[in-house]
Amino acid sequence: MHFSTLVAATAALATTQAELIGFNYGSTFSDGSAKAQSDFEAEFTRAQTLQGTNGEFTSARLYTMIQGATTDTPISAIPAAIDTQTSLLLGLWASAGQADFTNEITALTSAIDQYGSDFTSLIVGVSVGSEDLYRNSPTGIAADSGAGADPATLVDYINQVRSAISGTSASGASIGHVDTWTAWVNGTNDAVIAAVDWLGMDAYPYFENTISNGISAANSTFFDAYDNTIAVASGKDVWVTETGWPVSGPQENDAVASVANAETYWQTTGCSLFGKINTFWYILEDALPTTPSPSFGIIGSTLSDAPLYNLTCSALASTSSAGVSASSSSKTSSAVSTASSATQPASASGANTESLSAAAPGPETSVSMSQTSAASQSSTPATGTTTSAVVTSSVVATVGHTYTTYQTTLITITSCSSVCSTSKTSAPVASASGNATSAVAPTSTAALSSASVGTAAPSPATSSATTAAAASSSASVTFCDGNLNGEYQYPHLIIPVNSAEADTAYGTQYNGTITPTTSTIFNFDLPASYAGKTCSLVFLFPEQAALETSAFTFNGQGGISVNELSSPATQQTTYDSVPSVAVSAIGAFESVSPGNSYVVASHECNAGATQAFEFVSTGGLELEYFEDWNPSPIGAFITVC
Ligand SMILES: *[C@@H]1O[C@H](CO)[C@@H](O)[C@H](O)[C@H]1NC(C)=O
Ligand SMILES: *[C@@H]1O[C@H](CO)[C@@H](O)[C@H](O)[C@H]1NC(C)=O
Ligand SMILES: *[C@@H]1O[C@H](CO)[C@@H](O)[C@H](O)[C@H]1NC(C)=O
Ligand SMILES: *[C@@H]1O[C@H](CO)[C@@H](O)[C@H](O)[C@H]1NC(C)=O
Ligand SMILES: CC(=O)N[C@H]1CO[C@H](CO)[C@@H](O)[C@@H]1O
Repeated sequence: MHFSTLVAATAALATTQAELIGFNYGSTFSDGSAKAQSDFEAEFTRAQTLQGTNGEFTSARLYTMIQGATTDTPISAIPAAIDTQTSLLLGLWASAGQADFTNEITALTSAIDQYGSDFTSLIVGVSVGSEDLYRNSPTGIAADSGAGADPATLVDYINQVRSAISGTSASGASIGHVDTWTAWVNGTNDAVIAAVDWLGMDAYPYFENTISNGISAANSTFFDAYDNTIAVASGKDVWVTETGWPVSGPQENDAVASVANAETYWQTTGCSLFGKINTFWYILEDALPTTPSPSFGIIGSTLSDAPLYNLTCSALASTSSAGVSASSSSKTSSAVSTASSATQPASASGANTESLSAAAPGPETSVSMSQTSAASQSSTPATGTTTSAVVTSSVVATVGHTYTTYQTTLITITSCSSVCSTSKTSAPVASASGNATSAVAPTSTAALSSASVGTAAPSPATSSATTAAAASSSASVTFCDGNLNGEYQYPHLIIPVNSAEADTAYGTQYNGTITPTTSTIFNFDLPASYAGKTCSLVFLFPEQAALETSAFTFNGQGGISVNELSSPATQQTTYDSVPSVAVSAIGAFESVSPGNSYVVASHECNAGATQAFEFVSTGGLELEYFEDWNPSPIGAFITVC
């Protein structure tokens, strides 16, 4: 056994000399639950045995070194990679501040100590960060894409990683950084290019919705991005760290998400890359247990199922000269004509933009590249499509600074319809009083400066938490913003219940109270007009200093667990008469701390209904706060997109 591992390791090392072919692997499933070693093993094995391939998909790109729901335990993808001889492009999450980056480094060095050369011989590269510069760019900020990092910080982190691995068996690992091609061509980021050994480029023609981006243009759009990155790379290698085309999801300008187009993109761009340029495709599977929108997975929600399309590269794929789908099957030509006749749903509002990759200078534009991209970025308004870092157990949001706790991260792509960025509700009451009517509109943009993105409920049961409507939907799990910059609902009743005074009805309160004896139930009334939209239950917990009109007391320990109740609370509800639990722990956070916002659960809005959620203390948490939408908002809200 030991022997065969060694032999296999040698073989893997040999593969690393050739161009890498692999997939991106998030650390969580689409419901936010952490992948275990066996899950990574199943995925890595599946990648190596995909019908239509010759077992070339032997490499895995990771986004974080940290196992889900832990502080700094090495990710269990490592032993899975050792067992399946999968080579690893490691990733350290770099947008959450020094303390969290230190945890990433700790996980890396612990893994080196724990697994030794079985692990380090599989390392083909280490990426310090992922799309951090993109998230810091105007486009990324407009897209509410979450906290990023500036070039100087990344250079510092790169040096930290170099010094952490020096003198270990991983000391030879090449260090890179992954970002969108638009970030690479931004001259302000040149220091990062100087600091890395290679550049990882993410580019998605599908999202380049400010140009003609139908499937027939996709291959040339992709290679324009690649060539533009090469042009600024100072001779360093450019790896393709993310690309792909969705099998389902919204149309982006001319780009139609469909299985046929995903196959065409694979045949043209994928087959032009595989074996020639290090490539990490997005993505093997993103649909377990629920299908995101858009969904890029080449496998649906059951890993053992056959791929959704034919993965065999046709002979024509690499020889055809134009970025057209002449090379692929007859299925795709109809997809192409669909795409080219498509209309532009987003253009009317002017609110949708690209995300990962801002507009590429199309082949028809012959302006110098950097000018073009700068112009197209700055002229791009707010966004409906974001690249988001999804975190399993705690997240994001920050008020003026970037203190965040990333337990585990993965890159997912969520796409909100235009309402996400355009509508501002006028509802909430300044005092969030029990059942008052609305008054002032929120002071919109001043509120949370960065914030972002979501976490899924750890329980795979979220879909049952929803409504009748969910059953008929095609289960698109989108995470609405963890801030109140878009449309949202505040609770209309806030009812504490106390096990120490089990028959006392406290009636509705201004304060949320969550202690070992007292839980608080929040009723939300969701308008019928929310039908078909996504609702995210969020818990916003800013730092005290960020509060203007509110306050909290917190004992600094523990977490919260949230139950969905089968019926709303009333003014008469007591501990003894709490409605039964419909879904236990639809979301839970082992530890919460000020400076974060938490997306507890996300699913299709239960439009027209009143929904009640009970927030329960875990781990000794004692928290009391004044529920308030004023800057910075604090408490339980439902954000809508
Ligand atoms: C260029 O990069 C800098 C530093 O990351 C960033 O602040 C700036 O907004 C970027 N500009 C554009 C147009 O993306
Ligand atoms: C895609 O574009 C690249 C770069 O121009 C080219 O080499 C390749 O042949 C194209 N692939 C197809 C299938 O057209
Ligand atoms: C998949 O595509 C290859 C190359 O075009 C072709 O030879 C093969 O017959 C196809 N397989 C199926 C099952 O359609
Ligand atoms: C609400 O909570 C705040 C913060 O803990 C506290 O200062 C205030 O006294 C509470 N209000 C009531 C009515 O209990
Ligand atoms: C004006 C208002 O918001 N009224 C709400 C008070 O709370 C009850 C129960 O949650 C709702 O039914 C009302 O619409």
